[in-house]
Amino acid sequence: MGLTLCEKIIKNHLVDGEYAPGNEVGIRIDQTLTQDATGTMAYLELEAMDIDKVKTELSVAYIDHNTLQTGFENADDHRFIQSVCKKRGVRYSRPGNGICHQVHLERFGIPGKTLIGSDSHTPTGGGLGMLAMGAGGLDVAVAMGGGAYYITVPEVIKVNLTGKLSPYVAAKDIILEVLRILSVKGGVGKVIEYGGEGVKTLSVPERATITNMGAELGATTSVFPSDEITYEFMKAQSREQDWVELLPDEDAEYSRVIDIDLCKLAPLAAMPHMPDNVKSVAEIGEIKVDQVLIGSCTNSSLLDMMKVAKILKGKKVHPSVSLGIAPGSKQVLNMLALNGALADMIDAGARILESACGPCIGMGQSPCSAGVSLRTFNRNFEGRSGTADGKVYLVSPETAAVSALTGVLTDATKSTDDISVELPAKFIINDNMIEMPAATPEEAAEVEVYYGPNIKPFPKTEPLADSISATAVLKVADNITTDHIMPAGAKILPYRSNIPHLSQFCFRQCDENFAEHCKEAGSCIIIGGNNYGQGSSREHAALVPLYLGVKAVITKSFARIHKANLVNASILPLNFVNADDYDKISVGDKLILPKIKEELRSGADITLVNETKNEEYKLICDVSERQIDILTAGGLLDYTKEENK
Ligand code: MIC
Ligand code: SF4
Repeated sequence: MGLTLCEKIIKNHLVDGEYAPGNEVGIRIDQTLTQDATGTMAYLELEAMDIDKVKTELSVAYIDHNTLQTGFENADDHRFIQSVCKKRGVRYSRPGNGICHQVHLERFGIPGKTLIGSDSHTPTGGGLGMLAMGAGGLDVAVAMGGGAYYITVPEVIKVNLTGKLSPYVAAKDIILEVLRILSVKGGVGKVIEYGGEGVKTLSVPERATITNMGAELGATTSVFPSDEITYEFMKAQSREQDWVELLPDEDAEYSRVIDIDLCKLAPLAAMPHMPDNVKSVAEIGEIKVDQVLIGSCTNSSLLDMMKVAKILKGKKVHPSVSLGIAPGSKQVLNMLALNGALADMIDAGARILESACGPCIGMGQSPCSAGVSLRTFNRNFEGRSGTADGKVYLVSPETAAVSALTGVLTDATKSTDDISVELPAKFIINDNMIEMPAATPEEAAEVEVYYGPNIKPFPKTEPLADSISATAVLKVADNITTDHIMPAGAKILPYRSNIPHLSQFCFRQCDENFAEHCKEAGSCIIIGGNNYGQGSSREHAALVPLYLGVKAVITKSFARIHKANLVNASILPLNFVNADDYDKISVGDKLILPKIKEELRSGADITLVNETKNEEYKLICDVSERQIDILTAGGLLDYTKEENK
């Protein structure tokens, strides 16, 4: 039997375990990336591991999330990251250089290599044929230290593309269609591989839009083959020497094949408040639009921006719409400035935003009360925009730009203007906003790591106790996101290195007094439904509950990265054997795990006693032997220190 792309890359990097779907394997990581909102914690963890110099082929730290700088906190944290990078061998991408995934695709991604990043949209690199995955900050720190990254060998699904997109139908519509078919939990435990003749009609930036938003499927990652189109892109970035061809074997077998005929696709939109709540723009109808935002790591490439500029050229943004545009990188912005497209956008009435995450993570540009906001982003979770009753629709740049002119959600395929764009044969290459680390050990030794007053210590962990008594402090429904657990936005994001301060905002959307309830209970358990912890990779969604005394989270099922983050933080991720038991537990119930340590070790079902209701339930802890060791040791940091002794 032939090999899939995913299997080829994993097998090439295997350092621990055996390749068989469902098995946990350790793989060697060639490259890492961090961004600033998760990076402060990741570099604090790296510092705690006491590693002189990172051992990866390439590690890059990007500053792109926390660029609003409403107080000293962000700038201090940036200085902290910058100083660690200089000392420990990490390249530092300064604020203004662009969004991590866009810049990494342009300047660093290499087909066939492994990449993990402390951001859930790291799979963007799959557009170049990398195996690129989102991970918790601590996992990234371990990989920088030369440690393996552990994943469950995924099932591989093939999305077979045929035909060619019609004008005004975009790569974004392809991934929205996949989300419609598979849903936000359809990708858990899976890798999505794109193939078929239709692949040849898609450029690297288009492929990257698709792999980027594959994160919303809950998939481990998504990947495209590396072919002559990949070669052309890398050549245009003056990196053709790094190109390798990477194709799946012709007789590779997939667990499922999904066929999509690109000719038949129409413009789609994900309606509030989930990325899989997809309908066609025509079906939704011409709803009035208050705001349009174009950018984010999903849709901010030169290709996207040029199409938008062509649509806006010589026209005027509708008076009731605020149009914001954030080109994804310095390279993109620079090229738009030089070829005149930026002037076309400004002329039409667009507000040009910094090349950063910005409104995608609630850092400014919140819509008006109950406002309708069309965004080319990847997430429309309730409240993420910063306006609690804002209604965010996720659309392609084409749909966004055309709707910004008409003032209503518009099916752009009615337009007849030619907006076809050719990618340049050469991009402008200027890496002067990427700082290189110290060149020699002597130079590195002289660098002092800067700690601003916003940096507070990592929450304390303890080795696993024989038994646990706790109160059920919160019960939540299916598809709870890490934005529910640990919200972001302009008021909160500056405190990503200050867990005590962050704790007051934990689960605010579900229980305004969650932090107080935890403090009263002392020892806490959270009860959740299916796909608990989907969305962002932020390990703060585990570290803050840890700080608040959460010992275990019991759910029907977990999202991949969050489950790993819980284990790394020494919080037990437990599942009901009988899903109906979820209904039997109420907030306030006194719960006991009387033999947790022994049962975890022996692999037996885990007993949960509900003292309040006088009932007993069975749970499982579906983790690997290695993860049992991590949980027993009191988390990955302690475990790694022990291993390195
Ligand atoms: C996001 O899109 O939610 C983020 C902000 O990029 C997160 C990371 C974070 O919370 O810092 C992600 O996707 O992992
Ligand atoms: Fe930044 Fe938004 Fe992309 Fe997250 S999804 S990395 S916040 S642009």
